[in-house]
This record gives sequence, C-alpha cells and structure tokens, in this order.
Amino acid sequence: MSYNNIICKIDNRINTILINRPNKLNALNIETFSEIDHAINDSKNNPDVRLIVITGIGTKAFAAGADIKEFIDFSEEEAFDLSSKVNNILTQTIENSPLPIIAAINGYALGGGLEIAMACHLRIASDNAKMGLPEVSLGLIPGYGGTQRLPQLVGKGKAFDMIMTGKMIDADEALISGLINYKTSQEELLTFTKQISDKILLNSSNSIKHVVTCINANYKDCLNGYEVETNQFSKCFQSKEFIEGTQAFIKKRKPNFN
Ligand code: CO8
Repeated sequence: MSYNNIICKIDNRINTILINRPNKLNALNIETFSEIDHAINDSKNNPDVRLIVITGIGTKAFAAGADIKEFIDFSEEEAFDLSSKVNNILTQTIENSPLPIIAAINGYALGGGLEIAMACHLRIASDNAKMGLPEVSLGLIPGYGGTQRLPQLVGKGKAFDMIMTGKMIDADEALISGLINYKTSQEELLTFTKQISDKILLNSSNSIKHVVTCINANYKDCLNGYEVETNQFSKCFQSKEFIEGTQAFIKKRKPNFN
C-alpha cells in the first residue's frame, strides 16, 4: 500500500515508519494518524517484520504535534470524536502491539507527536530533540493520552510541571526524568536504534508479546497485573520458543528464535 504522509522501509525484520510532512514539521493530520495505524496493523500480519521504529523525516522534527490548522474549526463533537479515535485506535494499537515499537525522536516531539512517542514501548532521542506538551498555550489540553502517559513515565509532579508550563525539555532532561530510554547524537540516532532493535530481536518474540500484555496490564484498572502475568507466563510453556531457549541453555549454545 502506498501512503501520502508516511514512508515505510522494511529491512532486516524492522519496519521503519518515517513521518513524511517535512514542510509542516511532520505535524500529524488525521490522514497521517490513520496511515501510521494502518502500517502498524500491516506489520503485525507481515512475517518479515518483527519490530517497528517510528521516526520523522529530516533532522528537525519527529512530529511538532497534531496539525493545528486541521482542527482549528472543530466543534466540541468533532474534537471528542477525533480524540477518542486517536486514543482508542492509534495509541492503543501502538501500546498493545505484540511487535515492539521504538520511537526514534529526531527533533521536535510536541503535543500529539510526543503523545505518539509516549505510546511506544521505548524512546530514543537525538541530542537536538525537544519534547513537550504545549497544548495549554493553545487553550487546549493534551488529547491523545498525554495527561495519562506522561505521569506514568515521569511521575505526577514532573507531568504537572511540563503540562502546566507547556515548556519543552531537551534530551538530557528527558533522559534524567525517564521520558526517554536513551540519548544519542543526531547522526547516530538510527544506527543506535538499530543496535537496540537487534538486541531485542535476539530474544523470543513470543515472550516479548506476553511482556507487552503484562506491563500494560499494570496500567489498566480493571485488570490484576499479577494474574495476567501468571497467565502469560504459563502460556510461554506451550511455545516452540520456550523449548528452543531452554534447550540452547542446556546445550550451552545461543538460542535461535528466527
Ligand atoms: N500543526 C500545523 N502546522 C505546524 C505545526 C503543527 N503542530 N507545527 C509546525 N507547523 C508548520 C508551521 O505552520 C510552518 O508552516 P508554514 O511554513 O506553512 O507556515 C512549518 O510547520 C514550519 O514551522 P515554523 O515556521 O513554526 O518553524 P519554527 O522552527 O519557527 O518553530 C516550532 C518550530 C517551535 C515547533 C513551532 O513550529 C511550533 O510551535 N509548532 C507548534 C507546536 C505545538 O503547539 N504543538 C502542539 C499542537 S496541539 C496538539 O498536538 C494537540 C493534540 C490533541 C489534539 C486533539 C484534537 C481534537
């Protein structure tokens, strides 16, 4: 499938989704949101893909937010509809994806852009990245899960500070506060992201799928995460990958999960 706002490059089991609206600092219009959602769902059904990286084209922006010009005339109903669609479809698709998803933040990640990055399992930022939720400066609040995921990552106090001031933080501050997992240079961002991806890809994709379910269960009020973990843990015992991993250990060789 060809897309208007993203480019997908599949190489070595990794689908890199590049947000491709450089003239708009990769601002996320509705079509872009649905294209990212489509590309992720497509990857889940593609046996050649085991991991997804989301990044922005160029060196200036991951995504400078939702496309302000697109929602400027929205009614309350339209705003409700869009926020619930993105919250219930795209960010859930990312967060619950059985394939690991890494955000490679190559510049501005603001508003909806940071909200997409926060739904990913890992975040790696380049040293020129600037991250923030500036919605209150527009008379809005974060509408794509930012009020929920930011405190999960950085704690309630820091989330209040970032959202109420609307300030941008740099990669050093994001690293110290837990918003990102790693910081690297702009030049090495994708190479470093590949190194982390390759480490993940050495492990059992079946186990990783269960890990996603278990860690996310901790943030769902209706679920008992310990019960979910016990269920997912026991399911591993039926898998070929459990046999391969344990046999490799016994035979003192590296496991091959491909
Ligand atoms: N939306 C639309 N266009 C944008 C956006 C955006 N979020 N960000 C940048 N652009 C466009 C600019 O309008 C400009 O286009 P043009 O050349 O046609 O005027 C182009 O990108 C380049 O931008 P600048 O000239 O502004 O570049 P600078 O380097 O001077 O500034 C900034 C970079 C600081 C990142 C600046 O562009 C900026 O402040 N952007 C807006 C950041 C922002 O407020 N983001 C949050 C958006 S709101 C949001 O994400 C809410 C999510 C929930 C929505 C729920 C809806 C129902």
